[in-house]
Order: sequence, then structure tokens, then C-alpha cells
Amino acid sequence: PPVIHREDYRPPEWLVPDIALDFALDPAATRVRARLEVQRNGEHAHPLRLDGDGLVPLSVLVDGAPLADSWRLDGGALLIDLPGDTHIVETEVEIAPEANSQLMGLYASGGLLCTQCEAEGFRRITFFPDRPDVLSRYTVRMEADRTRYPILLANGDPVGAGELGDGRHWAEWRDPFLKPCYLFALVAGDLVANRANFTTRSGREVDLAIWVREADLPKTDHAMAALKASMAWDEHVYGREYDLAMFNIVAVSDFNFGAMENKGLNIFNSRYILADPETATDADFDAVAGVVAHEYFHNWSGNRVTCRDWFQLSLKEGFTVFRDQCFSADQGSAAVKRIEDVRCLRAAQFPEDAGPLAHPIRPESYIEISNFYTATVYNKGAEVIRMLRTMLGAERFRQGSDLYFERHDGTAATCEDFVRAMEDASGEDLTDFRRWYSQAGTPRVKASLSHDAPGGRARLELEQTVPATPGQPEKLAMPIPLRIALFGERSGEIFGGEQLVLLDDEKHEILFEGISERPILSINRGFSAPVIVETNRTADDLAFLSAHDDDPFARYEAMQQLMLDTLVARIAHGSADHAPVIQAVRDTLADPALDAAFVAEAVLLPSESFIGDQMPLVDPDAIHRAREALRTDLGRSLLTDWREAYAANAANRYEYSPTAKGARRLRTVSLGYIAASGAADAPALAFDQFGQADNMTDRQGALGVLANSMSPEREKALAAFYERYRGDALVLDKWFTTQALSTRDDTVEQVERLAAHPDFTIANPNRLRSLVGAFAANQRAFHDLAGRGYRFLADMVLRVDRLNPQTAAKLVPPLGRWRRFDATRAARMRAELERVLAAPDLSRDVFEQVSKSLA
Ligand code: HT7
Ligand code: ZN
Repeated sequence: PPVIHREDYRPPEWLVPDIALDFALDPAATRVRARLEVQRNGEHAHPLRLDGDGLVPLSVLVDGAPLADSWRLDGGALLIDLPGDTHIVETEVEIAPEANSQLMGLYASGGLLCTQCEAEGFRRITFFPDRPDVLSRYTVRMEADRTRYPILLANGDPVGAGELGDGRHWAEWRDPFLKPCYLFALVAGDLVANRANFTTRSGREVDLAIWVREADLPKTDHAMAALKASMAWDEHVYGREYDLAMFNIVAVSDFNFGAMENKGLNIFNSRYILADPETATDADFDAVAGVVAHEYFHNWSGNRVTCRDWFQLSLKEGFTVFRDQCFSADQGSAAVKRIEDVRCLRAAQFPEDAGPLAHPIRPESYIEISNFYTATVYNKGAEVIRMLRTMLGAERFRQGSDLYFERHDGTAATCEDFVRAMEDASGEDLTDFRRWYSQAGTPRVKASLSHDAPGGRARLELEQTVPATPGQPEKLAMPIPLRIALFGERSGEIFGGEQLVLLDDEKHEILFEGISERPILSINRGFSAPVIVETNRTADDLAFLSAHDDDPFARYEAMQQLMLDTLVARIAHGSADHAPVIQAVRDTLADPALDAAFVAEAVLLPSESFIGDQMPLVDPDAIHRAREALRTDLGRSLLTDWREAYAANAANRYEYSPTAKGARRLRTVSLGYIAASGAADAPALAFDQFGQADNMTDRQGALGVLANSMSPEREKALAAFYERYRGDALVLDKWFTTQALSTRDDTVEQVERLAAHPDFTIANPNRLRSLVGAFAANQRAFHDLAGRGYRFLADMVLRVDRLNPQTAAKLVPPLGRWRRFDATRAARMRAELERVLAAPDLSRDVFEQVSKSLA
């Protein structure tokens, strides 16, 4: 398949300032008529090229006249020779939404008809230049059966509706804003709305509606509250107002991604809209608010200013993730949010950056753009924006974003445009900073602090290396902003306050004067740069910071590092001194100044995968043994403390508040440690929590603890959970996930069995990810030495690829990590990748991921 290169970008040869679409909707056969006003862009003699994927033109008219032989098909695209500079081109096609299992273009989901066009789905609906730098004004007319599809929605504002007399009705919508076709959307279905309104700061009234199936209406209040909060936040923090009279959101059950920011008509995976205490955990509530905010923020960062080409994806995604992270931080505990965001970056992006699929946040080439909706483009992209704000300061960063929006409103821009706006507004030279856009790989920073006690000086030596990544053997030094502080070991005071150090060379040395006592280094505070830091800090230093650092992230990080060092030592030598970790956890549990949500994060051991990421070769069984041994030791040594924490955070009546959420989290973490201690009453305690819970957080928390156990309560709880929630797809997903994540020895067999369960289906991406995605993240179970996990995943990739290539391709990366494992596992993983690659009719999506993984 062809490779697309960033450097080959050329402006569009033809523009389409206006498009009118006319849909005769029917699940089996939808007729789509398109009327395009096309305009030659510059002087050239090239034909008009309209992308198409699986479309057959039923008619092609130019300026009202049927064309005989001046059009042809090239691949899926329609080429038309046009004599003049402006023409009206009309096409007609027929598509079958109910046969669309890829969930790209127009498809059917649970009785609805809906669209997904980003990145290149519009070409599955009609012939069009399907690229983000062609911006058009859209008018959309839909007609459909009134009983099955009483609600007809599209982008913008409704401009007309009526009956057709044969049981069918019609509606017309017009979007006054220029937009690329990937932001086009329509929805038809039997839906009801949670309605509200919002008055913008300039006094305009906006009608808000969240459309769902009637039974789901009671679960939409949290999303609505999040939408209103996002609208107010974007006005307050970025000065950005909403610009249409209506904002519609629709929830659908079959969706390849989290949600989609179509102009004025966001379409959501229902798991990011529906939430009530009975069926959604606190983490689900947070995710709903975060995704609602993310999609809403795209109205400016993505829609009003869009991307020139798909290589610029991080322009909208990195910036918008950064914006949604800051929004969520402002809604609750900023410290806990930062910890969660970094945990997510380390779990998903660091391994990507260290493996065969590594790419810069602005990639140089791709075969299939859907493969580049990655943690690198999204989450590392957000870290790059965060570094800009750290370096420029909040005020100059805001000036830069104002300038960016002002300069590029209504156009398709590049990452370079964004950096230049920041540069021009701040007066800073960001030449070297641009390397964050072009170089892949996670930089490593070595920091070593020495103290000259008699001279009262300290010397901090910093050294960075950026690892080689595919296609980039040599790297230049990155500008790395590091927030640093030195603490006096005895006094606990910070010497001279926090400093922002810009490490922009391979090596850098900083001298501190007036250091009267041994200093302890607190570095990369707040995770100011997305790098791996190695220091010469001792276990005592880390224990000190875990108890005294005033930066909550650094405090958490010190504890994690202490745990990690202990685990890595145990894996290497078969034993390790657990005492410093136990003491640090005891102190954290006893510190009255800390809130429960922070404590719960701090006392959790690093995940098995993260421990593996620190080792030259991952040994899943040794990691599991070492982690379980430390968990057991922590459970036993601090059993009284865990029981106290469990009791102190006992649930009263359910309440959704930061304090209540923190208490629930610490309670279940404590329950996990009580179970790890082997306490005889642990299964009963967990079963009791499971049965008594008045909310899903407590219930699923207890089920997770039981799922790891061999007790009879496990099966009882799983059966009860299934019976209670079998009719609720989103909750049933949790039932699959909980079992796929189990630490039990028989998890592979259980997962194979669950894949044959009548409620399992590969056609629904949520259900597929709930079992297969979760299982592949369960390091020990997936890396079963006999290779059963690898075979299972490869079989799934092949089966799913026939239905939904995009979703199939997302399952490949765990197999691509084969270089990180011992020879036996590596050979088995490779063999499965080769088996997939040899399959006939492989999609471009899977081909790209598998071939790169083997290279
Ligand atoms: N911008 C949206 C991306 C998206 C997507 C991409 C590929 C295939 C399906 C998709 N659905 C949505 C989501 C976002 O970042 O807001
Ligand atoms: Zn996004």
C-alpha cells in the first residue's frame, strides 16, 4: 500500500466553497445526492479529483448536464475533466448503512443511523475532496421514515422540516461555518433529549441537547453539567465563546473511539455520556466530564481552527487534551489529576515511544492515518503544549493562544503556525523547541547531585540522551524544562525556592551556593517534562521526599520510585529490603494533612507493565512474584492501618464529591491490601462491600478484589453481577474487563472461555476492548509462556479485521513489543505477527501495524 509523506503536501487543486447534501435515509439503501460548487485553485490543468471509497456513481452532472465520457474512476476516486474555473458538480450514490461494519461513514447502531467521518470516512458517503484543508459551507437535507427516525439532526441550525405524506418526513440543516468534511455529521433515530440552555458571556442564548434512547435519559445529567461547566471554563480561561444557537450531543453504542467533535453535533460513544451512581464508577464520571469537555473544546481548537493535513493532527489533539486536562484539574483535585495523567502517559505513550511504532507527535509518513490517533499524538502532544506554558508562563501562553486563534480562525493551520504564534506573542525563540514536534523517543535525563559541605555548595549535573527510534538513528538535544528544588535533609526547608531549569544541551551543570546542610533533590516537579529521570538519590532520600516534598506530584513520584527500586532489586537479586517502602506507606497513611484521594494514589504499587518497562528484558513471572510479595508484605505489616483506613472511609450514603470519591478510592485500595495480607475474613469483607454497595465504584471495587481470589465468594459475586446487569451493555463490559484483568493463574483459560460467552461480540468495539483489550494489558496473563495469549490476540486481530480494520489494528501493539521479551516469548510473538501478515486480504490498517512491528 502507498506511503503518504508529510513533505509531499500540496495545496488542494480544487476548492469546494459550498456543498448541498440530500439524503434519502434507509438502513438498507440510502440515496445520497451531492451538489458541489467547485473552484479551480490556482493555475493548472488537473481534473477535479473527488475521493470515494466503495462508491459507485449513479449519475454525474456538470452544470446541470449529464456527463458521458469526461469522468472516470481511479481507485475509488472520481476524476472529472472540467473546462472552466468554477462549476456545479452533482453526483448521486447509494450506500448501505446497515452493512457498514467498519463504523466509518454512515452506519447503523442500535436502531439509529449516524456518521463518523474523521479521518477519512466522508468518502464512504459521497464523492468529495476528503482532506481537512478543503473548507465548505454545508446544507443538509434528510428524509426518512417518521416512525423509525422521528429525529433528524445535522450540523449547524435547523432551517426547515415537514411531512412527505407517505409516512416519511424531512428536515434541513444549515451550518454557517466553513468546515472540512471530517466534521460533517448526521443522526436519524428515535431519540429523546435532555435539554438545557447556556447564556454566553456576550449574552447569546444557546440551546443544549443531549440525545439518547428514552431509557437512558436519567443518565445524562452529569454530561449536561459537564457541558455547561466546559462552556463557562473556555470563556474564562481561553476567552472562547460558543458560536451557534444550538449544541447537540448524541450517544451511540457502536463507536470506534471515545467521541467526535462534529460542528454543533458531537457524537459520543455512550460510555462517555451515560452515568449514574448505580452503573458508573467515579472514574467513569470523571471520564464522561473529561470527554465532554474535550469535544466541546474542539469547537475552537479543531473546528474554528482546523488542521491543514493529517500530519498536523496533534495541533488539535495535543492542544485539546491539554485543555481538557486543565479543565478537569480545575474541577477537582489538581494533584490527583496530574498523577492520573502521568500514569496514563507512562502506561500508553512511553512504551509506544520505545517500540517499533514510535513516531514524533507530528509524524513524517503513514500508510493509514487512523493508526496515528495515538497516545503520542494525543498525550505526548498535550505534554508538549504544557511545556510551552511552563516555559512561557500562563500569561504569555494565553497571549500566544489568543494570537493563534485570531490569526487562523476559519482556516486550516499547522503545528508550525501554533509555535510561531507562541513565539511572536512571547518574544521567545522556540527554534530548538520545535524538535519536540520532529523527534520521537522519550528523552532520558541523568541527574546527579553532590554536596561540598565545607564550602556550602551543591553541584547538579544533568545529562540527556534521546534514544534512537525507527527512522531516526541520531537525535539532537531537546530543550527540557525541569522544575527543581533542593530540600535540606535536616530542616526540611527548600533552599532558595523552586527553580525552572532549561536543559537544552546534552550536558548542563548548576551550582547552588549557601547549601548549609545535605540537600535532597526534587526534580521534574509536577512532571514538567515528559522524560525519564534517573537520579543518584538513596532510598532514604526518596522516603524523605515521599513524606515532605511540597509538590504533590513529586511526593507521589518519590514513593513510586522507592517502590520501583525495591521491586527491581528483588527481581534482580531474589530478595530486597521492604522496610523503607512499608515505613513510607505507613507514614503516608498516618499523615493527617493528606486527603484520601492522594493517599490512595500514593500507596498503590506501580503496575506490572510499568515495572517491566524499567527492565532490559521483561520477565512477567518474576515481576508478578516480586510485586505480589511486596503487596503481601505491605498487607500484613500494615494490616491494622489498612483496617483503620477501611473503616474510616466507610461508605455512608452515596455522594458525588471530591471528598467522597477520595474516600471510596482509599477504601477499596485498603480492601485490596487486606486481601493481599491473606486475612481470613477478606473474601467475606469484600463480598459484603459488593452486596451492600449503593454505587458502582464500591461494587466494582469489591468485585475486582474478589476476581483475584480463589474464594467461593468470587463466583457468587460474578454470577450476581451478571444477573443484575446483563441488560446493561456498559456495565456488562465491566464484568468482562474485571475477569480479564484478574491476577489468577487461570486467566488465559477464563478469557478464552469468555470469548465464547453468548454476550461477547467482536462487532461492538466497547465489548471487544472490554475483554480483549483488557486481557492484552494484563502482562502476566497475556505473556503466558506457552503463547496462548499471543495466539488468542492474533486470532482476534484476524477475525476483527474482516469487520472493522481500524479496531483490529488497535489490538496489534502488544504483540509488537516482542523485542522486550526473552527468546521463547519473542519467537512466539513474532510467529503470531507473521501469521497475521500472511493472511489474505489484510487491511491497510493491520498491515501497517504488523509490518512495522516486525521490521
Ligand atoms: N477527533 C476525534 C477522532 C475520532 C476518530 C478517529 C478515527 C476513527 C474514529 C474516530 N472517532 C473520533 C476524537 C477526538 O479526539 O476528540
Ligand atoms: Zn480530540
